[in-house]
Amino acid sequence: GTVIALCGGIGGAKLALGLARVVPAEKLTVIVNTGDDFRHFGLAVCPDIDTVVYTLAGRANPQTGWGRAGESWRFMEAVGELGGETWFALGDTDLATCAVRTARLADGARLTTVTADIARALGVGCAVLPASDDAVRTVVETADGDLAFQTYFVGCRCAPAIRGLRFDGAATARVSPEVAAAFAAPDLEAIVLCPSNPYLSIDPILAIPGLRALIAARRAPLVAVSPIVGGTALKGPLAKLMAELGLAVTPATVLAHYGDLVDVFVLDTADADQAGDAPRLRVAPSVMVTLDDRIALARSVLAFARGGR
Ligand code: FO1
Ligand code: CA
Repeated sequence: GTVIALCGGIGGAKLALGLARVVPAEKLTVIVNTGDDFRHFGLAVCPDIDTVVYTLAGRANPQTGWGRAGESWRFMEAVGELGGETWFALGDTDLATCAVRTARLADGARLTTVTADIARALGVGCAVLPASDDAVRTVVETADGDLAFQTYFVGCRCAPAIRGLRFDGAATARVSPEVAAAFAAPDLEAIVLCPSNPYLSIDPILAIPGLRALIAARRAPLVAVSPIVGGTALKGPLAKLMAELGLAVTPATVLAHYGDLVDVFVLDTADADQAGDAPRLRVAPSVMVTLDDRIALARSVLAFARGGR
């Protein structure tokens, strides 16, 4: 049946790739966070969309997880020579993606359409959908004031302590026809929350009221994979963020955060001792190093959705 996956960038894209290897392309829809998006050099930069598209296309930079493989940096070198802003590294071919997207959006195309065209051009078979065509912008509230997401993440290297998060535009952002159609698929089999950052990558998607309502009214099980393994986060600022928000860095905190939206919660085998016999918990190897790891986790997630253990 049809599978919907929700994800952010690097961590979530790994499971999206695993799912893309076990679910037929026409049956897989990946809904991607747009809260990290911003304007840079006047261009529309969509880091999580591009990370997912490049990953599914087999074109992602394996060292960084973001940007493209085999990238060149002539643009950034020239920007630096001119005394321009070099804190955010836009490679030459990545720049092309942003330029094409910006031009199409300026001509009135929707982000969903532009993303589909870019994904198809790079050879991606499944649907990659922005969470909304309307702008949603993650704002990080810190002791140093409110920071745009990329200023916090790349500019400040996540150093400022987080007091809170908000998603400007989310409350009025609409669900696209393509997202609505995915949830209306008669053979919907599973909704997957990838092991992305719940607060920075999944919450900006769930903050869109119409999208949250579609999930709440789901006719298929929702399976979430814990991004916390062995008491910490595998990647990024999640563990630091949870500590700053006064939260215990455990899978249980993440499950409580998602609450009733989750039917099945997948813990890594390292956390099997935390499983107890709570009916929603399952255990599977969830640390994805190789492609085989991604495929194996995708198979486990789908088996759990079908009611297995
Ligand atoms: N992340 C960085 O840590 N440093 C960068 O210079 C950087 C550039 C960049 C350019 C294009 C793009 O699509 C992503 C980029 N990222 C960079 C990643 C970006 O900050 C994402 O928001 C992270 O993946 C956070 O999820
Ligand atoms: Ca992200």
